Amino acid sequence: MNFPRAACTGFCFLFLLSFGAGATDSAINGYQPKWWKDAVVYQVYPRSFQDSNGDGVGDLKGITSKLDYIQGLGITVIWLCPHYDSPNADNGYDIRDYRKVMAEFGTMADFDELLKGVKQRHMRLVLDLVVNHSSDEHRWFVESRKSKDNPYRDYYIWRSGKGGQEPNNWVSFFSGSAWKLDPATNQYYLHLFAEKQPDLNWDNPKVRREVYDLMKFWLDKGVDGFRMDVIPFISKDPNFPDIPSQYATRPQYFYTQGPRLHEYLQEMNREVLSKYDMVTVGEAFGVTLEQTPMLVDERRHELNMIFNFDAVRLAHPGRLWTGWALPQLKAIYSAQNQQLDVHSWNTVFLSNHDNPRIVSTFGDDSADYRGASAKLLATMLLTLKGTPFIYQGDELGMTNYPFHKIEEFDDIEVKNGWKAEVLSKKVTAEDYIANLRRTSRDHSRTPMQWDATANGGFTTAAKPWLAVNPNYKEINAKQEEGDNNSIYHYFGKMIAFRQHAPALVYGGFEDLDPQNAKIFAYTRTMGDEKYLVILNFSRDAMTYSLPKGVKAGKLEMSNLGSAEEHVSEVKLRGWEARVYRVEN
Ligand code: TEU
Ligand code: CA
Repeated sequence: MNFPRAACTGFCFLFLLSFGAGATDSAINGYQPKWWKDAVVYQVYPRSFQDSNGDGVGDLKGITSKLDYIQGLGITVIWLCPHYDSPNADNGYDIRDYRKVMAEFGTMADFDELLKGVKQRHMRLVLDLVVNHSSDEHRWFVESRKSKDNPYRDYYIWRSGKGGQEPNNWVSFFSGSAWKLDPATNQYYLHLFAEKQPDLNWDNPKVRREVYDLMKFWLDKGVDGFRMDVIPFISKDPNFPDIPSQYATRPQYFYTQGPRLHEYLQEMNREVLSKYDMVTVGEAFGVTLEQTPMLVDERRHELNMIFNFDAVRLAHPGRLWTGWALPQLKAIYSAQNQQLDVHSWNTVFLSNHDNPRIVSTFGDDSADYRGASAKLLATMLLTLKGTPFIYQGDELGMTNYPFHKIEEFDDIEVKNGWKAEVLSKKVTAEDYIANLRRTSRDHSRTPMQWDATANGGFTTAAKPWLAVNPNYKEINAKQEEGDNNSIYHYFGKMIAFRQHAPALVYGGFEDLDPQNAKIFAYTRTMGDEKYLVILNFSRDAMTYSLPKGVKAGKLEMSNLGSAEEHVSEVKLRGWEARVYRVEN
């Protein structure tokens, strides 16, 4: 019984007391069952999904036209990246009006149509909530910067300089100081991201009220939740101490330590979240695993789940590509499994709009192994413990873009970094670009590849806002939809399999062989329902003896076709992935 809690008053309350509580509270393997725990989420980056009017920019109508495609995969929840009015200094993560749709993306009527289409297909829609900062063009900031006594002054964070310098050593994620001197009042404002993204002052109760109101505005339209952009940064230490040296290269772990974060999230929960049947997922860049239960333990009434960045940033924890090794990745999943008990819930993802393509980073995007490795990663994402998030295009095995020169990039992070590092001669242009070929956010932002026509069918414009990957003739949705053996169909089958296998959602996780550098073998167990997942993260064929006396029974899923059953030793091909029933 899933009543929208906001609508549940009076009679409904009594009804819940008498019948509802027992029925909804029956735990599965200790967990409270929730629709967002069973969900498979698909992330849409509207700018790059589908252009409906030939201006080279994806839009809401474009997304609506592809809802059948998304539903066809078995997706139950769509996370829409920011669709709000924005001057696009950071592709919509700089919001000018929280209640308006970005003109390039369409109108509010288009949004309503999209939401309706999602609901008609029994899916849910989660919006991006970007409230650590707004655009400098938001009317609050336009007012705020006018004078020290403007009523909106305290909506943002203003400080006087120190001896002609910035108030402290805080740095922006997009290069340089996090403080910008504003000539009108000769004070600095704080911006942890771009200069055009001033940080909101959450210590001001009026700001918090505004945020809760805008959340309700969208929830009352019927959206099903929020992904919350850099939410752990909202509380700032009012003394604004310098970043201690141990955090110099990873300031995100310092910015998440604001003293009132949990107070604000609990207030938000009281004022808004608890009143709706909705989901929240916090983007917790800079939150350690140890801090995670503070945000997601259901008894604390803060968020439902967060994105932990340990896995997705394993190969580039800072700006630079470091590479990665399988035992490190496995250790992250084991640690998460140990740290989070039945009161907390996890997410599983290895890509998003801020990171390179999953198959290029964690798989093998060579012609011979792209298909197998993309399917292996699908197998993993959909059998690990936590709600899986699939980023658009990953279901097609889309790859990193072959960037060669700075002019090919769009991202403000790249452009600011170019000035700060290359033009200032700290890094050579070659090194800078070579690193971006592995790490750039723009890899995932190139347009969706729908078919083999010009620009991959993304747009009828001659030039999309960001170039389509030149491999669109081989890698595209149309081709994959017509090929039963495609990555797309494999994702669909894996999703369907997960959705009929409660042990993959609520079951226990055990890594059978943590040190193995090529094989990831684990079980997911709930009562008699036991699955064994075997993933070969290498090109090497090998014979693998199952550890701990585990026996592979019936083969449920495999990325390379039929395979031996009822065995304790398997012969694996390069990048082979299998899911077995465990045989006792
Ligand atoms: O990103 C948060 C964040 O801090 C990083 O993931 C960041 O994008 C980058 O990797 C820093 O090196 C969120 C959004 O997802 C991102 O698109 C926005 O640019 C950012 O917040 C600001 O809103
Ligand atoms: Ca368009």
